[in-house]
Amino acid sequence: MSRLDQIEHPKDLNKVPKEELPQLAEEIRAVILKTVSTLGGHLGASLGAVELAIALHRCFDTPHDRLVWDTGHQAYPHKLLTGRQKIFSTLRQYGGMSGFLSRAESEFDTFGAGHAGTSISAALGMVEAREQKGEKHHVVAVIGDGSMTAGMAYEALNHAGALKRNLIVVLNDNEMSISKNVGAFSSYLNRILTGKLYTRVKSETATLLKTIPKIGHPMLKAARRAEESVKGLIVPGLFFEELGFRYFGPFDGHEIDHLLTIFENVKELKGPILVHVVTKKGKGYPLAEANPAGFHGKPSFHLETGHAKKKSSAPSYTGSFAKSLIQLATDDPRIVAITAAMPDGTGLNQFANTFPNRFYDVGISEQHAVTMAAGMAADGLRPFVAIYSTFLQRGFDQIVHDVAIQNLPVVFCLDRAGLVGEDGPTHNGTFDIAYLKGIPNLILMAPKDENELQHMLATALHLDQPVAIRYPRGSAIGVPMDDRPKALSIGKGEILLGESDKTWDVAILALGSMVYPALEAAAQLKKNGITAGVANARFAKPIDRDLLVALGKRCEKIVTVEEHALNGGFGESVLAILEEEKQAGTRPAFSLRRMGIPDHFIEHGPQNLLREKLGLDPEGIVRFVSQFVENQNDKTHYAPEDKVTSSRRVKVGR
Ligand SMILES: Cc1ncc(C[n+]2csc(CCOP(=O)(O)OP(=O)(O)O)c2C)c(N)n1
Repeated sequence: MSRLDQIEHPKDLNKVPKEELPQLAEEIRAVILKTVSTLGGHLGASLGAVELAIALHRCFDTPHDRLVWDTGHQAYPHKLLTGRQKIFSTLRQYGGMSGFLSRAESEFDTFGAGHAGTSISAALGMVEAREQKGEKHHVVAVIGDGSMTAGMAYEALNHAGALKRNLIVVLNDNEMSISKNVGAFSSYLNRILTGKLYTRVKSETATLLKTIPKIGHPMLKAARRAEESVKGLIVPGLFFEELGFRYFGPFDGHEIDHLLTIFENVKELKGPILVHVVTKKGKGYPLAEANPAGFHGKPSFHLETGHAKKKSSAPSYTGSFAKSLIQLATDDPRIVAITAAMPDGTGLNQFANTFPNRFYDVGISEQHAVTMAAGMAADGLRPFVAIYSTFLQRGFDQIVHDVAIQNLPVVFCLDRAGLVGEDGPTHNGTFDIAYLKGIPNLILMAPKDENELQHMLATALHLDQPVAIRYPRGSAIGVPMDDRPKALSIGKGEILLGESDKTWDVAILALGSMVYPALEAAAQLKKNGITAGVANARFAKPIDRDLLVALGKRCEKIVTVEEHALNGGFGESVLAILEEEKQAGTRPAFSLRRMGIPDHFIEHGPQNLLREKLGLDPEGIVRFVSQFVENQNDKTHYAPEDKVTSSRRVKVGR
């Protein structure tokens, strides 16, 4: 039985002799490597946080003491130490364990996460809950240096410093976000690490640790003096000190022994404490240590070589976007590109290679990215802001207040719109139409394929107003590309299939990623004796009213299909228009059914499986449309039997 097998609950860590903890760390790394190389997942951050997770769970009485991890992609060691070894092999699988933190999954996941920068705020909330209820326990937030570029982390530090309650923040500094970390704060941390000080501290860590005072020490005064001397030594932590935190560090985050001493000591201290630990992303797996960005999140790969197991032949939407933007930018020097810490994920790393001076990585600060783009647009540039649909949720007010009210030509390129698959509900991009369609001045498009994506980018460039383009995660269609991108007519869709002089049984009006599945469905329906016209909506705002009239002339039934929440989605807008026209007596009498994502969060699992479960694949469309045509379907929208959710709590064995 391995050491890890004996850990059913973090309390079992106390049974492992201190000197054997490094071996336990190696066992944890081996399990993570085996699982992630088989199933895919977030590798580098978790490998870097193994010793930290061991030390925290050994020093603190979790879950009574609250341990709040930021983002959650580094939480695999935490999961393995908190009773989830047996389900670890189901990582990110449908019905299996989440790849992030989930309160529904375990009481040790004190706060759900997936988006960065939330841990200090959440922990501070727990601190106040503790005070309000008169309870006694520690609250510890762990945050990465990348996540410290998120504005809300500073909002939280600012507030925590003023409240002066007992709170421990552990800054896990590996000098990396997904890519190399950016910004002045990152340089500041870097100066702490590269200065003579860290070298000195490293060699003197043992001595230094002894000087961290313990409250309750008989010679409190002497301890205070010792603390001052520690502070004096650690002048670089002054930034945190000024915010009201007592700063300790930087410490080697892979030395479990030292970490244990540090945490045992600081947990006795009063007030807000910041412990700065230094870790290596990808620790223990040389390929990931050498290429931390490449091994941040990975699909399944060969352990020996690090190469992906499956290779896709079709280009990705991300890659096509980058290529097309570079093509446009070659001809138009006003174009600049902005990412919020996702140069690789958005494809903008390619843009950066071509136009290093026209590329901006602003860190995990989506709000700032939007307003900065607004400023650039106000002074004549054409900013293309590439942010995943889910992360742009952060920038809603900035889109309204800073971009749309001033009608500024900022182009939002929303990658990962729709279901993202294994990353689950925190990452699904299924709300962007809902949060964007109510904003005046803004145009919202979704391409059916990569060729249309390049035309939409060109269209956006020709417009003098805000535009958002949503496109899905994964492979594009693989269609031939037109030589030059061309501007499309605003608010005009197209009929792709259906003889114009005949009537149809039904029309399928599809948006973006659902157009090709709708075409496949129509081909199958034809074999089944049902004639279906198919239209590509192209625009989620404005809705093409003429297209609706054209469809209405050929059939009495319309089905809308979108990879977005039904509530607030494209189909809902179409429904509203039809209802208005019905009341005005101006439309032919046809009825509408909607397909999309029902009103619950969709859990993790393979993207195609989720689409299948939600009926958002050709077969699902065939089933739904057939029932509608045969008058067997009186539901207004598709509602799957299965809730497509896997949230269930893991019981820890004690
Ligand atoms: C709001 C938001 N924007 C972007 C991301 C994508 N993202 C996930 S992890 C990460 C880097 C986090 O860096 P850090 O906190 O230093 O953790 P590390 O991976 O280095 O341990 C980013 C940008 C996110 N999760 N949330």
